[in-house]
Amino acid sequence: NNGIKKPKGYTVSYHANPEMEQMHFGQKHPMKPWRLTLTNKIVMAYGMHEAMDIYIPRAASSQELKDFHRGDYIDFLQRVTPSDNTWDPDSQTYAYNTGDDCPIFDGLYNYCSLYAGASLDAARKLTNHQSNIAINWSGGLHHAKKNEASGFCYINDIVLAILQLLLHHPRVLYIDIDVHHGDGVEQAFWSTDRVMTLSFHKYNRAEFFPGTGALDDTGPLNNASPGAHHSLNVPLHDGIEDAQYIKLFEDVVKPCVRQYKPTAIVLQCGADSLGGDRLGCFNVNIKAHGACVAFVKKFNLPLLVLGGGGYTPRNVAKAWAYETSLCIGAEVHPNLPAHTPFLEHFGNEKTLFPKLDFTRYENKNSRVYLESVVMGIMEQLRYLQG
Ligand code: ZLM
Ligand code: CA
Ligand code: ZN
Repeated sequence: NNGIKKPKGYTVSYHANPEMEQMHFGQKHPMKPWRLTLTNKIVMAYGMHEAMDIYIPRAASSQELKDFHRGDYIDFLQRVTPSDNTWDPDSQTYAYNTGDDCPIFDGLYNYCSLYAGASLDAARKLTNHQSNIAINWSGGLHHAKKNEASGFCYINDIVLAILQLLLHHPRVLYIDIDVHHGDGVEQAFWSTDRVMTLSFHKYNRAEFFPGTGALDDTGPLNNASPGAHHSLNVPLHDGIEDAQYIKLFEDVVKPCVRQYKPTAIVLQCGADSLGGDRLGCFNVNIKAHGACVAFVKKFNLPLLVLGGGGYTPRNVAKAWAYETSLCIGAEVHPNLPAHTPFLEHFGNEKTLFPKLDFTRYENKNSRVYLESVVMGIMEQLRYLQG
């Protein structure tokens, strides 16, 4: 291979069930599970699998899914078929918020239980001390609620994995760099101080999904609630660039770790925050996205690395493969190996670091604005000193 060796002194585990990759949300739906195939092909072409423990996790059981989700919702997902989805005239939607964003497709329940099973497996490898960094690119589906689907997400694998970590860890820090707000995870842990949630996202209440995640949404307003000041949000405008994003990420994450002292970290690496994403609106390159992963790794805490959004599949695959290499601490050649399968799908630039398309979104984030956001976060963290 390319001389990629197991990292010294720590173990990286990679949790991927290839059954996931065949699933289809429908022809024109932006979510393409096939991006996972592209990711795995690049990872393997570089020989990165030699440096990790590879697991093909079993699907989560319905009992495991019900540790967070309501029983009737799981029963519905297990039973429903594309032909019998029922319209609810009261809410003007299909049952449990399924519909255009969250369609009922063939194999839906299998898909859900597989990505959730992979996140649970990854979390358990961390708590067993069999792994120090556990990766599941099929997970990170942060919008799913206890009782309903939302934004392409049906089961909240992140909440399930964090619940698993909480059996062994007093404090878990959740960091979310998907371009969308991590509302489902925030909501699940809104009133506890055992999880701090921190989401970076495009914020526009009226125009950008899901419309939540303002700077001053920081937990229950009642200061007597343990959750007060433990939900942190970094609302951003269109077009944020590499240097700004990296500095912002470091300026916010470092004090969060210093003040909160997590014993484990969960990092959702949604790749729709990359420039040129079909749904996103940032101007972040793959190296800068990866710099966030590298920065979090340096805290040397048990780390669960998850996927999430990402709607320009060739860029998603490059970003997640590069981030896999950062987790194992391997230097990889920027050019994709010539024997990479599906090389024709990776655009004209056969490199991990293509120049992304930044012509669509002008940068609306001023230095002064970003400074005010960091100030706002620091203000919340001051409450934690107790
Ligand atoms: N309509 N087809 C991010 C989740 C974003 C809500 C506006 C549905 C789409 C989008 C679906 C083929 C994560 C909204 C959208 C059309 C109400 C969203 C199906 C195109 C299509 O062509 C499409 C028929 C579809 C959905 C665009 N939906 C773009 N943005 C968001 C959800 C998930 O990345 O954070 C984590 C995985 N939904 O804006 C509408 C308000 C439904
Ligand atoms: Ca986010
Ligand atoms: Zn997203």
